[in-house]
Amino acid sequence: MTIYALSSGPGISGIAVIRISGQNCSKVIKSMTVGSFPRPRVATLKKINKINTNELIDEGIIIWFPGPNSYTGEDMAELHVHGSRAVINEIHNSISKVENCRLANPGEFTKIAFQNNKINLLKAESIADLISSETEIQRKQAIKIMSGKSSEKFNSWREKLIKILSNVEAKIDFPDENLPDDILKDIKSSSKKIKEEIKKLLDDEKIGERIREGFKISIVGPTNAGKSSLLNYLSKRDVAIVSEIAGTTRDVVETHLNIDGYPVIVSDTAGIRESKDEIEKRGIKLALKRAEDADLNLVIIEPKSVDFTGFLNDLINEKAIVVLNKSDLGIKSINANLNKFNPIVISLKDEKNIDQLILEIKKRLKKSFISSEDILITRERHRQHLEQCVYHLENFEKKNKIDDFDKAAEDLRLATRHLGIIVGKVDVEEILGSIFNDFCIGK
Ligand SMILES: Nc1nc2c(ncn2[C@@H]2O[C@H](COP(=O)(O)OP(=O)(O)O)[C@@H](O)[C@H]2O)c(=O)[nH]1
Ligand SMILES: [Mg+2]
Repeated sequence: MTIYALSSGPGISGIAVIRISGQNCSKVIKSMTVGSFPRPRVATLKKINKINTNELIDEGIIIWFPGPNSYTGEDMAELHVHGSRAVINEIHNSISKVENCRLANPGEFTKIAFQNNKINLLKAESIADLISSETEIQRKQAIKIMSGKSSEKFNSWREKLIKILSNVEAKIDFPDENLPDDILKDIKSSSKKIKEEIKKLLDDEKIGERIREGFKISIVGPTNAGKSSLLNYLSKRDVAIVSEIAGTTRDVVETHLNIDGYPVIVSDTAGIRESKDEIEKRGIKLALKRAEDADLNLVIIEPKSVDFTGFLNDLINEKAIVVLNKSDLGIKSINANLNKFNPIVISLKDEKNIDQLILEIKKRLKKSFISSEDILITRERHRQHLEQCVYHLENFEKKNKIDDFDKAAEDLRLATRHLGIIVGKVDVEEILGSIFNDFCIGK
């Protein structure tokens, strides 16, 4: 099968790049151009015609990448044409008429690259991360993983486990032969060492995932405290409806921000109060769930609600900043209970003291993005397989103690398999779909 797709962004643009990959790639070029065939990897200006005619669609650059030295490993070509919808449609239309040519699925070029051993799964995922990166820290993380350091680490652990496994299997195959003591010791100490290293990596407070997905801040508190006003202020636009009518916000309203280069997702939530309204009640439930999942909660209250009890007490903990809004209305005194939490007193109406709040947010952000590690776990998928690997290594250790070698070997095999799945070294058909479906078409 030969696939094709627009690889540059959709919409009108100066230049658009259409990519083709597969056996019939050269046939496509031959039937849409005249004259000599482009030389490999040389940008060649060509008239691009409707299929098998001399009717010009556009003039553009063709680059021919014969396989296997291409991104996918197959024959590939790029057509750089003018980025108009009509030009792109007509080129797509012509390519579709060449036999065995069809539009690519999302991520299909990268999936073929993986299947042809051009890249491993970690690299494929980091390409997707790089494409969707919005901030500098996300770009840096994606590039770090693309450079292969994490893959090297996972592979080296896996190779060490395979070596241990071969020793354990030798013992099974030749039970009468006594394994030299130092090999037995070596098995124990090296599997333990790998387990400890993986555990250390897992104990990372999820920084890698936070960088990839964004730091989650939710704005919570009683109705009418100014939650939606704060979201609008932070995002510099009217994202949420602000109104004096209590209970206006029901759904969670989310916005992506870039604060000092850190990716942040801020959610405005329904004000929390006793309510009989079914929909409002559901909104309140969502609000509490968001607060639970957030990395940081901005608990916002107003002078009227300073005597808080119940749910507010639950929300105020080490991952919260307490904000007392509407200082323009006059705040007589802050009770001792509230003072304990060092509330930041602001007025959104008069735009007073908000910079102090932002400073505090930045401080928290910086703290949660500090990492000296070269290798970071960026996806739940990696975390789960690493946890499974540790689990099987622990089982291995237990059995190792009573010399139950047959079963111990199976634990070791499973541990190795989970490491292999992360980089894509074992049969991974079932996870491929979920990974590549996240890509855009054309990549
Ligand atoms: N006086 C005063 N009113 C404010 C301030 N911030 C918000 N408000 C008003 O308080 C009401 C509720 O605000 P809103 O942002 O919708 O609160 P939410 O229910 O917590 O989302 C609106 O009428 C706002 O204009 C403030 O700093 N001072
Ligand atoms: Mg609101």
